[in-house]
Formats: sequence, structure tokens, C-alpha cells
Amino acid sequence: MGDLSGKTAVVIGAGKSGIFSARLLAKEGADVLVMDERSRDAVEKSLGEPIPEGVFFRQGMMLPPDVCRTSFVVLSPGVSRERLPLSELAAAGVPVMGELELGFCRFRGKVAAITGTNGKSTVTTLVGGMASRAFGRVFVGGNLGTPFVEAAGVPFDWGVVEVSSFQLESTDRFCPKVAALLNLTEDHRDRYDGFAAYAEAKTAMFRNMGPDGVAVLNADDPEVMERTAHIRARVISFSVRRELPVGGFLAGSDMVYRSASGDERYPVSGMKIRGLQNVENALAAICVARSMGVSPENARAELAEFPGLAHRVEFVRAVGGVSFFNDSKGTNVGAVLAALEGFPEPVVLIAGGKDKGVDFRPLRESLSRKARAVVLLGEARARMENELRGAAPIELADTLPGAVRAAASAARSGDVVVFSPACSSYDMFRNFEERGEAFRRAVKELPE
Ligand code: UMA
Repeated sequence: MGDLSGKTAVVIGAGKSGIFSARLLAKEGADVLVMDERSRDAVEKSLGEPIPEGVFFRQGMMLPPDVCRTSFVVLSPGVSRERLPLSELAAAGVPVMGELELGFCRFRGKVAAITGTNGKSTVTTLVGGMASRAFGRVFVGGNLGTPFVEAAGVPFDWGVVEVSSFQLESTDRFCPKVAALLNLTEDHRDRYDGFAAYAEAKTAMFRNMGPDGVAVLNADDPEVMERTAHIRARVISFSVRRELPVGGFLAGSDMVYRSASGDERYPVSGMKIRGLQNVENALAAICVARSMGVSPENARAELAEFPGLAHRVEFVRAVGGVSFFNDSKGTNVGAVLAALEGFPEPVVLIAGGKDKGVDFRPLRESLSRKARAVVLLGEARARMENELRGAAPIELADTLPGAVRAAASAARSGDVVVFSPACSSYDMFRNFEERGEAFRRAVKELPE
């Protein structure tokens, strides 16, 4: 990208990614125009700060007629590439890059990237904690919350970055040193034509990696293994089902990391986070951290202290012998299945939200074994009801507090109630955090 003074940039989308990118570009001397379908007021209100000085703002997605003379376009992950005149821009030689690519071009350390349909925030945070014990300066962020561009120019040793398929779509040079693909199940059907397109976006992460890079892969997930068969990076895999010749696996009550120098043991009982899904997350984190050069002691110390993340199967309260868990981040079917399987007790599931067009039927088998009842809400509830009918008793609710009350009356002492929506939050809330907080409030309001 070189020196930006005197260059012009158009940034599409004025959420965190767009505004942080615009601020960086303006600081480096570029003339920056940010565009968003929302009004300036609405954008500033949700950002909680004014659009940076020296950055022009325009409402709408009608690109300026001279966009093909701009130096480059930066695209926010939430805006589909189809909204841009890609062929005209390509013909004019105007690069279109995502915020992740921009962040990578300006990052001064090495990068460990983590993606997958589920578990990526937990693994990123765990690896970030392990790495922070081992190295002086570590950036932890990306899709997790703080855009990667925020790390630009700072002398970090490592960036531990959660990356999404949306971000990876608009990368060209992005090349992590270590990259983990945790799992691949259906998600974001409202953005991708089919599973292959989604998986292709995810595996783009390995495109530029050579044999000096390490790919951490889930040996138990055939989609992951098949779709990465061609990559050039050195593979270290992990499994909760079988012993591996090299990599991370579960052996009785220990997680084992096996390399040419022998076996290291990480006791499952030494972790705060629980459940097989979290053993899988921990194995992935160990493989990534050890590939970065983090010592086993530092990895173990972090596993012993990491309390888990908010909104990921987070315990809220027990009322009348029923425990309530907030899994507002469970925005796809795979996440709900993992949440359901994590509980030995009968479950009352609260689900529904913005319809992303995915198939909900893969939930049927697990629901018929584990669910006392299902309470559905939000835009997707009618389609979910159709696809889940017969697997468990279903109730419909209009509001989240209404759904919590319905679940509380359906549950018996000893059951758990899990709010794991299988959908995104944008039909009723600003984001999954706001939705999770609304769930917590509703649970706290239940009478003893
Ligand atoms: N916008 C338009 N037109 C559109 C789409 C969006 O004008 O067609 C505007 C919106 O009005 C809004 C802005 O674009 O002002 C939003 O941009 P954005 O959706 O890219 O959101 P950011 O605030 O920049 O947040 C993004 C990620 N969001 C998405 O990928 C949808 C955040 O991940 C991420 O934390 C943040 O960058 C920092 O890296 C959220 C997410 O849901 C948590 N990610 C998906 C997931 O995890 O499944 C991929």
C-alpha cells in the first residue's frame, strides 16, 4: 500500500471496522470518504463517538461517480461484496480490501489467526491469554471485538486474531504464521449461495501460507480435513476422539500435546471451563500456542484461570432447581448442538432470532433425545416451528422475557434452560451482547 499521503480511499460501512480503518487511513494522510446506509446521527450514536475529524461521511451506498479513480476501497465485513461494482473497480485497477487485510498490511508482529463456525472467540481469548504470559506485547482481537486495524503501527510481538469468513473474503496478502480452523458447519446462508462458498471463504486463510506456517486443524471434522487437503502449511491436528501421531488429543483425563520432543500432559481437571466442547477448544488453543512458542507452563497456567466468555453457555442463575444458561452467541445450528450435548440434564431450549436461511432440521435428533420443550421467538420462529415440529413440544413467544417465563414453567427441578438462538440477533437487538443481557435481566426477574 505504501505511503498514503495524497491518496484517496472510500470506506464502505461505518461500524467499528469502517471507522477504525478510516481513522488509520486519515492519520496516514489519505483523503477518506466513509459511506453507510444509516444516517450520520445513527452511526455516531451506535459508535458512541463522532466520526473522526477529517473523514468525510456520506449516507447511502451510491458510490461516487469517480470511485474508479480512488486509490482503493476498504470494505466492512458486514457489507456483501456484491454491493460493489467489482468488475468496474477491477478494470480500473482499484483494489478492494477488507479491514483484516488493511490491518495485516500495517501490522508489525507475527499473526496467529483463528477461524471456524464455532468456538473461535473462546480459542482466540485462550490463546491470547497464553501468549500474553509468554511474550511482551500481544494484540488480541479481530472479529472478537477490537478490529485488527487498531493494532496498526504498534510494535506488537504477536497478534492473536479471530477471523470470520466475511473478513477473509476480502483478503489477498493476508498470511498468518499459525492459523487454526476449528470446525465447519452451516452458517450465514443469507450471505453465501451454499456451503461450498462459505467453506471456501474460511479456507482462504491458508492460501498464502507455505511450509514455514502451521495450520491447526480439527481431525474430527471431515469437512475441515477434506477442504484443507491442498494447503501447503505444516499441519498439526487435534482430536477429542482418537490418539494422534502428532498434535493434540484427549487421552483419558488428560489432554496430550505430542510432538517430536515427546508428550506433554494438560489435565482436564486443571481447567475452569467445562464440557467436551471446551476440551476441544483447549486442545486447539494448546496446539496454536505451542506452535507460537508459548511454553507448556504458560499454557497450563492460562487454562487454570480462564473463566470462559460471557454469552457462551454462561451460567446466569438457578431458580427452583432449574439452572438458566445464556448462550446468546450460539448463532448457528452447530453451536446449539454443542450446547445441548454439553448438558447431561434434560434441557428446555429457547431459540429463534433473525433468520439466516439455514436448515434447522439437524437439531431434531438431539432435541428428541434431550429437550423437555422448545420455546421459539423472533423472525425465524415460524420456519423453525415447521422444521422442528414433533422433535419436542414447542411453544411460541413474542418477547424474550415471555420466552423465559414460558421456559421456566415448562422446566422441572433438575432441568436446565438454555438460550441458544441458532440465529443472529438483529431482528430484535443491536447485537448478541445486548440480546444476552436482555436474557440475563429476564432470568433475574423470575420470582424465586
Ligand atoms: N452496512 C450498510 N449496508 C450493508 C451492511 C452494513 O450500510 O449492506 C453498515 C451498517 O449500517 C453499519 C456498518 O455497515 O453501520 C456495520 O458494519 P459491519 O457489519 O461490518 O460491523 P462492524 O461494527 O464493523 O463489526 C464487524 C463485525 N461484524 C460483522 O461481521 C457483521 C463484528 O463481528 C466484529 O466484531 C467487528 O467488525 C470487529 O472486527 C460480529 C459478527 O457478528 C460480532 N461477526 C460474524 C460472526 O461472528 O458470525 C461474522
